[in-house]
Amino acid sequence: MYEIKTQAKGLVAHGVSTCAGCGLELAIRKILEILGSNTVIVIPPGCAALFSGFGKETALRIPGFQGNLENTAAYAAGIKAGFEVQGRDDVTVLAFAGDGATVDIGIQSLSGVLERGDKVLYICYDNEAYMNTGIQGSGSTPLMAATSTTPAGKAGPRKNMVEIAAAHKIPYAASASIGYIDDLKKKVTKAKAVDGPTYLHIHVPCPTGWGFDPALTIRAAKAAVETGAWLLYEIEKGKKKLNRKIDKLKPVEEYLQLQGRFKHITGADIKRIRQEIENNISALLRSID
Ligand SMILES: Cc1ncc(C[n+]2csc(CCOP(=O)(O)OP(=O)(O)O)c2C)c(N)n1
Ligand code: SF4
Ligand SMILES: [Mg+2]
Repeated sequence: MYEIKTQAKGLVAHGVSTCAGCGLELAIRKILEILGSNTVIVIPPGCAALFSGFGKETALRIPGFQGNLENTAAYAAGIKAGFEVQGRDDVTVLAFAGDGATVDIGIQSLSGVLERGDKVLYICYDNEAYMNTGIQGSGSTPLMAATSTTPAGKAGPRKNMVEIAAAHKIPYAASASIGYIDDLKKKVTKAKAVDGPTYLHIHVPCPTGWGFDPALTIRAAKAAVETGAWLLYEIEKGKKKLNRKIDKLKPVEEYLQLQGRFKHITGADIKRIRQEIENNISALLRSID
């Protein structure tokens, strides 16, 4: 057993070097509270690597491995296979990767793992850009958001990785948000218990990359859901379920105005964003029986 004896509270040390108000930090603390010490984590380069550490130092009190952007899922599957060969089915192997590492650079390796049915829990923390290397736009950057590679705003919509993962017919896939911690914890608990590959995609506002006051991280996360810019749902054995009603949405401006990355947008851009939200909601509702 990987029983780690520690008097310290939680599996993530205090004083990690994420920015003030980092949504990712809250996510990893809460996820590891649920998964517990019998977990092995694989983290690719990105802001989460601030937790796997540098040199001989780590902020995590669980065993971990830092892989590459291309192959986080494959590393996790290999580690899981190693445990299986030893007759050990008690260890959760968690792949914990950013949006760039997931929806762009590592998507091929993730797809292979999901198709083969490898029993890993893959969690994408989505701060909607390649933050660690200077806020470059990713496949998960939303429409019209300014990044260092999309200074006039991203021209097209984002990918929906929950749907892409679910299309592999895995037993459990869900979206989540750090603005809704109870919902997030329930989903991590469910994913941990599933016998098969599971995928969670967590919206984690990033004050540095999105341009908002670090005190407003939770406000930003909640505003995304309240305006329909981020939708909370899960797909369990093919059955899709909304985790928050989307009948009384607030105007999307309440979300956009919080953030510097949308400060350049025009009235026509807002219309396009609204349309995109409506399209996403109709597609989601159509796919629920
Ligand atoms: C193949 C490859 N391309 C580029 C890099 C450089 N790089 C390191 S971290 C990073 C950003 C990753 O973005 P994301 O996965 O969204 O994580 P975040 O930094 O936002 O937490 C990049 C591009 C790399 N390590 N490997
Ligand atoms: S850049 Fe964003 S995601 Fe990265 S450590 Fe800072 S706040 Fe967190
Ligand atoms: Mg990112």
